[in-house]
Amino acid sequence: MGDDGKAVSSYAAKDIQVLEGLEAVRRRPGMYVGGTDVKALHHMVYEVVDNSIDEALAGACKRIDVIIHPDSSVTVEDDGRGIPVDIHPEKKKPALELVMTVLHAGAKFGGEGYKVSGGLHGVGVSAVNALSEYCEVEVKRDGKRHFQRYERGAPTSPVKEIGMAPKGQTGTKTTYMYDREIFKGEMDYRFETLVQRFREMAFVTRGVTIYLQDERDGREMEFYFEGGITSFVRYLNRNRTVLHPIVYVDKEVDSTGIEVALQYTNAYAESVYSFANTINTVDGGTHLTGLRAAITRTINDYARKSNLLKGTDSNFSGDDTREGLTAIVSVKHRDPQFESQTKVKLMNAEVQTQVQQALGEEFGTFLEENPRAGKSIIEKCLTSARARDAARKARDLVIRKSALESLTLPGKLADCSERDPNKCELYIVEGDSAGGSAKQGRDRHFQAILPLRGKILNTERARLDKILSNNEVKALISALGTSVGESFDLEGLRYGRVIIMTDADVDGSHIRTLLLTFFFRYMPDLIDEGHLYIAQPPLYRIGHGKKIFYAYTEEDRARILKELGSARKRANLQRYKGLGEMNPQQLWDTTMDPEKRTLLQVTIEDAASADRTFDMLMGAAVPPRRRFIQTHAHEVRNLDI
Ligand code: 0RA
Repeated sequence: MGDDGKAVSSYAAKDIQVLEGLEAVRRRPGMYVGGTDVKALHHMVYEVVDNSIDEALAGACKRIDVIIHPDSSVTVEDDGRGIPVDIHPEKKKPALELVMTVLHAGAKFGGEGYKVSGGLHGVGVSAVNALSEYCEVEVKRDGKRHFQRYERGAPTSPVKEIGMAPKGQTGTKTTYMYDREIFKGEMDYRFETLVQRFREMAFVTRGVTIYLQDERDGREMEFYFEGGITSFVRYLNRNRTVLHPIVYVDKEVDSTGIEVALQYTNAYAESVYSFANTINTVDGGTHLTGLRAAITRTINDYARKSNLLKGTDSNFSGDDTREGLTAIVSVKHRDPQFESQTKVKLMNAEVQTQVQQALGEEFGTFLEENPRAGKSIIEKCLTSARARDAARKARDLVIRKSALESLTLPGKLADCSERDPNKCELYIVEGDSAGGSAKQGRDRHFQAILPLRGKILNTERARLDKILSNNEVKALISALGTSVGESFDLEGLRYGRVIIMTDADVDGSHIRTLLLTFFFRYMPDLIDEGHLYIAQPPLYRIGHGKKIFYAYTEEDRARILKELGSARKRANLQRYKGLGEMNPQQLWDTTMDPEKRTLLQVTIEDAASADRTFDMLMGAAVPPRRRFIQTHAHEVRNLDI
């Protein structure tokens, strides 16, 4: 700083500008960290860590330590090059101070290393500084340690040398306490949330170690993945049956870094994640579109060339090629364009072609060189295509019918008189005799009964796509009024509660698994919205004189008998093997009367696990099937899925 008045005043003017910049952040935190809630609080940590990740991406940093202190202050330390501390020729201030106090300043000092990681809004660490009660930065660089402290963004002193750095050591250590004037109300960091984010970051930044320590309760976690996104795919598929080794592509096209790892499993779900400059782009974007296009095209080309599409001249749809797919696409771009501040979607148009090209070539080669993998993948796609086709046919059939006769309800359905779906219940009952009891026992005002006969129920070896063309299932779809598969529409649902009522034996458990699998694959929204239930009929009837007790579990039975004390010897114990053994009144009293019954609400996790069980029951491998039935036969009345 010069000692003439002019230089001093212009220096002061710059300070005012800086303070105004930081004040803007404090006035509108939403624009910079996405709000003032607990989510934004976490974004502050990510913003700081992102700067260290940039160093790792530049090949200059191997380790990042994140510590949550007992008072909820946070330290992030890396072994990167350290934020430069030399004086900026125009601003006449140390680069460190500018990085910490001027919005967007960080990137300008990067030289040839460009900022690749994203940060939430790419505003840089100065926004975090502005929103902190205090912040302290220590830089090890050029053999020395440099330090500066800030309060609500403003330096409390100049950058100072505070000693020597151990030989050869460089890095940056930032400690900050979020400002409770900004982040009001009870809030704190969630270890699991941070873990999730840092795990992802470590996956997509190969070679970096991220260590997280929570001094509030002593928990700690360290992430390092030698294989990068290959490790990510292996991690996602850890509980699934994989069909081939992981395909990995790492290419640079027109200075865009492109990495893809993919692997098919025998699962139903698609697990595909996209990252742009280490940000999880939850809304996808051009890199994801490129990935999908490459996969669909490559598989269709390969299937045709190797005559695996026997006879058909139609191609696999995109959906057909994504069932059971686990994939990560991670791109590093010099100038990523995102759709908006909050929605994370990559918009750079050229990236689509770049990804499509890079993956298309490599995946094509992989299939050529690994015919066994190629065959498994094509078989998986064929299965998906068949199931989709069956769903479409079943749906068309239902639609055609209802177009003819405004609404055709199946003959077997004993409908209720109430018309408000929210008040209506549909009992799906196995077998005619139980169906008869249920029809007589129900409250016909709001309870409808649909008996399903043995046919559907002969599930051995039946494929789910065949099940859709089964008359019993068509009746079920018509009764529900929602259509099925891609054209499923919850608006049409005629019953607020759909209740599966099956026998407490092996067959009953089988049918329940089948129905749950059907709902999971073709009507998941019905489950998600909480409309699906499982009835809980009693296991035992215990008669004692004029009194009758019902036991719903083995524990119930033991308790009731114990309570009867010495009288238990005269008690009459009847085990219900099927619903048909109950008369209509008993069925109402124990299982259907809303005042007394218990219903299990089915969660999507229940249904997903039924789906896995279904695969096991229906799959070709006999030994696992037998083992399942044997081990579960004695506990069938639970949700043994
Ligand atoms: C600007 C330029 C250089 C590094 C950094 C900033 C840097 C920033 C942060 C923030 C947290 N950790 C960081 N580590 C480095 C490059 C300096 C050089 O070329 O030596």
